[in-house]
Amino acid sequence: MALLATGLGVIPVAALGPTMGGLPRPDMEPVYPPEDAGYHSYEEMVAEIRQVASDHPDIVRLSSIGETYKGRTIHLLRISDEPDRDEGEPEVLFDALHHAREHLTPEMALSIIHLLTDGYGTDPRITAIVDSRVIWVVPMLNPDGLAYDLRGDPYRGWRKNRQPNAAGESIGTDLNRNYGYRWGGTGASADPASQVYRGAAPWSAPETRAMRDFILSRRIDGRQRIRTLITFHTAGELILYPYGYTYADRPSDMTALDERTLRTLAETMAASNGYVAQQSSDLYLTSGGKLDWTYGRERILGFTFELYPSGGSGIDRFYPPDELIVQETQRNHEAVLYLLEQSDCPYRVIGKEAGYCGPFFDDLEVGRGWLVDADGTDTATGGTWQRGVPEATNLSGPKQIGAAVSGRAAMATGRKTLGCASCNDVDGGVTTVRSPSIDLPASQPTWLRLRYTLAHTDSATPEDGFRVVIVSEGTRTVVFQDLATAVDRDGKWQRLKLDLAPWDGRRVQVQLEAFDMGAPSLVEAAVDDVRVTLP
Ligand code: NO5
Ligand code: ZN
Ligand code: CA
Repeated sequence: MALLATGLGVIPVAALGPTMGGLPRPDMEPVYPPEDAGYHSYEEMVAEIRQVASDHPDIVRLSSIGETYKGRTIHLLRISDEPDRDEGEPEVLFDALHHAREHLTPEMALSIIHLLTDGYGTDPRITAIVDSRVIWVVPMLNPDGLAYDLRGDPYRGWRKNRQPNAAGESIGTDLNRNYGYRWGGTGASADPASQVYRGAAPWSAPETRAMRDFILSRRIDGRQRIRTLITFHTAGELILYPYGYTYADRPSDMTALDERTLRTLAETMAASNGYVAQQSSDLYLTSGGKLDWTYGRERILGFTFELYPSGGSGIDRFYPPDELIVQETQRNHEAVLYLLEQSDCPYRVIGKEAGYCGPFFDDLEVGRGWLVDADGTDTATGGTWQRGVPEATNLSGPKQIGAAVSGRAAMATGRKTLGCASCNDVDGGVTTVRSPSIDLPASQPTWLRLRYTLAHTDSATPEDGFRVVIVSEGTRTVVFQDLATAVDRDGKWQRLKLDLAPWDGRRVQVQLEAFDMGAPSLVEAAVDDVRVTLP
């Protein structure tokens, strides 16, 4: 890059505005001082990713997730073998620079970009990864903060964004306290002067909104395509996994399966780079952090990497000399490749591939595109299917069970009690809920597995009950039916395993039906952990 010597230090010519006649204007993009020229300013980063995109048009697309408070573009790279086509591949997100002073983190993002693009077509491992994944990279979420940091002498130790708060108050929101999951709890500050200011409201920062909207845009057919992510920070040489908001290892908003998988992935990555793996809150409590929202709402298995150095205190730990960039970014390459490789089936790392990585798995903890009354023909007047945390009811024994099989949520008929055991059960007909589409392989037989409960009082009749239906190419086939009899039956989770062989190679949807026909009686049903598995 051409350099221009001025009274303000050496400035890359590319950084100068077009109308400035060679003189720097006060609002131009600042650059690193010569001794740290190995680091990338915002404009240098942009130039670099443009170069990568033009060098690798077969696998790289450049776009943006939006703009910062000051109007800078927040750039986004997509790396994949078919960069313009949606092949339904597992997706992985890497982002950097939530915090302005964490200078090593955009270098980490650029290092990943080079690793994947330079290795494509030459390194078989990297080629296989790029061919089978969609990799997203946001190299600088907070370039406004970086620009401000670089205007110090030499730096300012700035952390937040540069969005003004109420008149007379300090500037900036901590972007890693502004995400909308349990925002406002312990581990963030309501004081605009604080380094960990949470913002006036969840998503009050344009940068977090842009990140949120991008991630939500990857929900396709109700299902989140992004399976795993790493958000890069400094420092501490740590790999952190959710949650940050609580010390509990497995609160009710995390399943046992995910807890084991997160911990195992973190420990395996840590073994490769010499970092320490721990739950995020073991460092300190945070609320409104990125990992909590991406796991809590979207079930993305995410990690915060706190890069070099491991120790030290004071502001210098954010500013390692540029001689260390290569060593401290390459150090994480194995962890990054490993996470990319496991992202088609993260449960493989705890030996659960067969049970949980088939054509479909829904623990029903978050919305994944099920549709109530898909055909508009349901007749039930109450107690229709709802996904969520079921409330326990009791009428001569438990009827709606208050506990899910996995986590805390399930699909239940009228999940709230509305005040009494018979206030929100199925009434007046049938209620249906239909899954998103599931593509069954032609080559292997598959099984539909789920847990269900059906409860009723002794006034029930065989006109009441629970059914599982396969919907395919407009045809509806009942594959399981549990009809009531005139006895009192308490709620109890039961296992179901159904042969899907007749639909090999077809696209199907699973429909759950609960019904109370004829004389009204108390009928409650619920379903959890719907899976389609391979042998
Ligand atoms: C992070 C993690 C605890 C997520 C944060 O030092 S850092 O600010 N990079 N640590 O507090 O957001
Ligand atoms: Zn940070
Ligand atoms: Ca569940």
